Amino acid sequence: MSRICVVLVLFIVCTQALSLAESRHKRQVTNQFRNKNYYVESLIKANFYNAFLFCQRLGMRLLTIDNNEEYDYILNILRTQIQFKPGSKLWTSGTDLAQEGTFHWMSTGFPVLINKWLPKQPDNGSGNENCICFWNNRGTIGFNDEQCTDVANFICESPKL
Ligand SMILES: [Ca+2]
Ligand SMILES: [Ca+2]
Repeated sequence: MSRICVVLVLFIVCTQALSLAESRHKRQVTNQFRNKNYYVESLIKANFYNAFLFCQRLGMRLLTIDNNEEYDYILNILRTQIQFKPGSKLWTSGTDLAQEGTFHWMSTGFPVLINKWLPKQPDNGSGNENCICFWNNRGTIGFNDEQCTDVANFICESPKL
């Protein structure tokens, strides 16, 4: 391959990488609801702990849902901006790791007050489901308690300054 071709390929790769980063940045700043900004990570899948750490490294925090209106806003993101097909999962920071059956948002410490559980959830399946994700169960989307070591997409949030 000639030197010109190598340069051309490098240029194309760099351009695509930059546009990907730019589009991610746009997604991050265009998702705003009331007093929060959101970063939607629909490409990388991580377990609950790594998702939590990833958000911290961005200077953000793993998603909390404060009320039904915010739930509906996030649900709309799942339906319109990412391919949240049946079987898809996305982490929130909700967990009952501290006390089985009592769920709190790990990111803020406040209790989970909204009730958006899918039917028969939370079921603490296999006695080992302690982290709340959005789950598309055959077309119906809602909360499910899932094993924290499972991998899923996630959303980071940050208060608007
Ligand atoms: Ca549990
Ligand atoms: Ca479950």
